[in-house]
Amino acid sequence: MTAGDAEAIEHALLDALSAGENAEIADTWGFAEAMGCPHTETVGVLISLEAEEMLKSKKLETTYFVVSAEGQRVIEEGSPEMRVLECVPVGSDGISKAGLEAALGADVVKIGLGQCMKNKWVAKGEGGVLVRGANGGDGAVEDAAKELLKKVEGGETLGDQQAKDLKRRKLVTQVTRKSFKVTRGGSYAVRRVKRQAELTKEMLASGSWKDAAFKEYNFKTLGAPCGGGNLHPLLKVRTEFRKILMFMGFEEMPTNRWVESSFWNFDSLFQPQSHPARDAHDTFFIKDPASALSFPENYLEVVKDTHETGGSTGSVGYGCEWKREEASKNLLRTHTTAVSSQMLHRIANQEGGFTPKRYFSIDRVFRNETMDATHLCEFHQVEGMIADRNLCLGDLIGVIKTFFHKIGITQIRFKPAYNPYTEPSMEIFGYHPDLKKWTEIGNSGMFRPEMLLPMGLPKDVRVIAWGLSLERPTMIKYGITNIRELFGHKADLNRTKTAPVCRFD
Ligand code: FB9
Repeated sequence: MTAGDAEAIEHALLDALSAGENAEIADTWGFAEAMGCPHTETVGVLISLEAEEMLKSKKLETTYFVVSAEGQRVIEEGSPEMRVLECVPVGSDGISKAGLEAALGADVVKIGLGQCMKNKWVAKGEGGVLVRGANGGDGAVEDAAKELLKKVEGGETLGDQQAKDLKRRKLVTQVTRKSFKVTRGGSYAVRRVKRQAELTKEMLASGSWKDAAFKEYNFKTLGAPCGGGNLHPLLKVRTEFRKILMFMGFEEMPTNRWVESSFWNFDSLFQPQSHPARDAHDTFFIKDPASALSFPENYLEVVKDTHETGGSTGSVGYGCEWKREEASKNLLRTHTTAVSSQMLHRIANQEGGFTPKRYFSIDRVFRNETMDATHLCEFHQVEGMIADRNLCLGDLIGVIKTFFHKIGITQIRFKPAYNPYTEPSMEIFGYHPDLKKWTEIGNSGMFRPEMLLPMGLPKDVRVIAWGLSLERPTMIKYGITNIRELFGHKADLNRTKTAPVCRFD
């Protein structure tokens, strides 16, 4: 549609209503036909005039019938029943069905004969031949179907029963046409006032702004999408978790090193060297550099004793030989607890001795797991830990409840569990308001004395800790059911771009 056409249609629409306050265009369909322009273009112009309240439109729905392809053939060749009748000779010798089919083809006979019987144009004669029926007198019959179809073609409206019959015979199809009744709008004028979209310096210089008409400010219009980066949903949730944990007085641990020694990832946590998680089925070991170079030697000796005999922790240890080379194996950390152990060792041996600490970590950990919709070989572990004197299980339950309350989980249950480095240990379950079910939301425990004492922490210092993933809450928050959509090459970037802000309050 050229601008010219649009303008022509615009002027025609406005002119059509210039007659008076109550002038109207009864149906844009007829109007467009009269204008000789496509109805869609008329509607296009109508909508833009309506946007400026120059016109008002009311939806119209008109249903009417058009002749179908089948119907077209009836108009050209006559209805099947008429064609059958014309093949049935007047008189008693009639014609056999086979003869009819030979003449007209099975499908015409199938439809036509049925209709002929119904109209009593044709009847069964002696021996089953087909003869003219009561209403089938020669020349007395009018091809009603054909005539009706011609009416439809001529735009005439049919009686309901007629329409129903023709529709049932698929000779016509029902069409619903959408169009509009148009009346004047609140700011109707015979011609549209060209509204200025902006105030230019030229207009200011010339003063033409004084009598110019300006477009209304459309405060609802969406601004141009500004490009720029988007935080991945995981990082949005991480930001919220960080804020919450820092608000709870926790300090973030330095987790920017994915490769750890088995010593810090397992041995310092008193995880036995025979533990199944320490073989390649569960852990990614580094080929080069395969072994860690240095350890705090005195501490390593104490760890060795503790594993072998319990050392001076009051424990019996694991009663088997502890191998330095096993502890030296480098790996991709399987949990950020590997960093917690180093931080605890550091505060146990810092200047001025032990001071109570609250630490948290949120970073990637790697486990050689079978991948499924909720598990990849890597995920982000969220861990919180408090080291202080005479802490008890109640303190752990308390801090866990505080944390999860802040992320929207208010009903929490604990189930006894086992971790090699915590005793007692508890799995954490929460009733998830969106999922409307109890779900496992994490794990926790009190670090064993066999882990803490070798580090040099005072006897009355207890360390409570808990952990969860970042992926699970993010998937729930953003309604992502398959972790592969959240992370990795299948992740839908647009979803990341349009992911709403993460709020837990
Ligand atoms: O995140 C987990 N579930 C979860 C968490 C939050 C949530 O929704 C929030 C409210 C919005 C929904 C679900 N889990 C832990 C539970 C399960 O998903 C579990 O099947 C998978 N777990 C991971 C490990 O999988 C092998 C989640 C991951 C996990 C498990 C344990 C720890 C950390 C992460 C830990 C620990 C720990 C224990 C003691 C001391 C220190 C750390």
